[in-house]
Amino acid sequence: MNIFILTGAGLSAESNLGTFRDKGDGLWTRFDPMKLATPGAFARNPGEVHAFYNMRRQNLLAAEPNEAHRALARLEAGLVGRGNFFLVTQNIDDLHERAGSQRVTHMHGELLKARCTACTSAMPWREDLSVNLTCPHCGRTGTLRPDVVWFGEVPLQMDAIDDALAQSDLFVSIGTSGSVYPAAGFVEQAKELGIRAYEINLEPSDNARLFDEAHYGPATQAVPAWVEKVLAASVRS
Ligand code: BV8
Repeated sequence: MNIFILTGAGLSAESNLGTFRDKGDGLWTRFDPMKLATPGAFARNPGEVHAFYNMRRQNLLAAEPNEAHRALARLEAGLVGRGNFFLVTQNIDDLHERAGSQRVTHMHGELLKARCTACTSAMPWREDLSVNLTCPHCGRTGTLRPDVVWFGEVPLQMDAIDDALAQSDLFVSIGTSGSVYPAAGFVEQAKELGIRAYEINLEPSDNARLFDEAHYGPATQAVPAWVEKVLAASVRS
């Protein structure tokens, strides 16, 4: 069984990282990601964009993976030698890795990395970023940015993602609204290839109609339940 899993902000919601569309808590009422997660916003007002990501980085360092992240790590371990397992996330957090996932494809980059816009070096980064910092590689000041993919920028590892999707027997989308492309288009690609598609989300996503099967509920309940079913079936087969 070759499983392709796409995760989104809903997977980390119960780790208190907030999603892009819930307006419940303060973080997302003060900052509009659609306006801030763009190269233009960074060029116009780098201080505001740095503040947005500094707050999210500090939230992430205080957050813990949840039962959904841990269940996906168990699934990866349990399927070793039983087919391909490909996990791609739209999330820029490291909660999959901290939960024990070994291979995670971050198509939108990583919040705990910085990149120099002058020498293009990327480096682990856990402190606040600002325009006053000097790149440790090239020595220029004011050139460091979060190593993430903004709207209008090209997502990462697209060839590897397309190859893995083409080889999969099951496409599973977890905790994503299906509103941002090209990730939101993966389910259409799967259906065109005759691949079964399963959605696990709090509520139907924008492209819910494209899924063969769905389970709605909080990820910390729905994902472990699904993983236990898949692992039990893989032992029998
Ligand atoms: C691209 C990183 C070309 C940064 C992100 C005009 C100009 C330029 C581009 C475009 C344009 N018009 C359209 C586009 C394309 C654009 C796009 O899609 N725009 C949208 C707004 C229409 N896309 C791009 O620009 C992309 N680049 O197109 O380049 C290209 C294309 C193909 C191949 C090569 C090149 C780049 C997009 C990446 C942007 N960066 N993140 C950061 O994080 O700050 S996107 C960001 O928003 C996230 O990473 C994520 O992808 C997206 C939010 O989506 P979700 O993860 O789904 O989160 P959301 O809040 O929406 O939903 C959460 C879900 O969880 C909900 O359904 C909810 O019900 C559920 N949930 C909540 N709680 C729980 C839960 N589920 C379970 N349990 C719970 N407890």
